[in-house]
Amino acid sequence: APLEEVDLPLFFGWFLLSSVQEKVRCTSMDFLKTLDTLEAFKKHLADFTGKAEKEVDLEQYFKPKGALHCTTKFCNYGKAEGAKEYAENPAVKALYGSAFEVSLTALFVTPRTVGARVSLTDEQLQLWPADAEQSSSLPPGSRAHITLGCAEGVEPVQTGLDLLDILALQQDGQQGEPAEEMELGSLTYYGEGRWLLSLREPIGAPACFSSFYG
Ligand code: 2AM
Repeated sequence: APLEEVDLPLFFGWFLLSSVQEKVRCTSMDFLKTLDTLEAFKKHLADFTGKAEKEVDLEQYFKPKGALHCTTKFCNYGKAEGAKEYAENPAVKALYGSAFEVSLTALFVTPRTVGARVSLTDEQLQLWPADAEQSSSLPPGSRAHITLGCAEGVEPVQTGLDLLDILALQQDGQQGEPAEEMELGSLTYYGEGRWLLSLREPIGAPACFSSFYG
């Protein structure tokens, strides 16, 4: 095929260096292990199992989804809306292949996904597509996250939607139910199996801005 017909990638994003991937995975596993044992979590277990008595092993419940990354633009090889425009954005071209540090500021769990919220700097926001937050009135970058795992049969695209859902509740003034002070930070329950742990110390993760073809 002529060069101009070469497909765009599946997605662009920040790819965590392998050493920090391990650290983030360990932190997330420790969090799930602890969450599982909390009385507050057990009280709402039916959100996950459909039955109050049943037990759930969260470490088994969520399946890993490959190399840890924060998607900026899902291009679907050029088929996604705005894919070409994104790839041609001067900031995307200039910063392609550069090193960044992404800041993980919260962990969240729902019956569908577990993820880490990423708080973007102004420079990183240059690489954030305008349509990512969809029809929500949340500020640009709100959806930025790393998928840490998905329940059986759930696709990773769900993680960002789960995060937007929790942030929309916060924006509506729903404070959630403070559940526990954990070593990592404060845990809040937002109903329907939605848990958010605000990290006391954000995790700074070295990452490369690049793309994935698959
Ligand atoms: P994720 O960013 O939540 O992990 C390949 O499927 C990658 O692109 C995954 O990382 C996935 O989710 C993300 N992705 C898939 N479909 C998407 C969509 N429609 N919008 C945004 N991101 C998507």
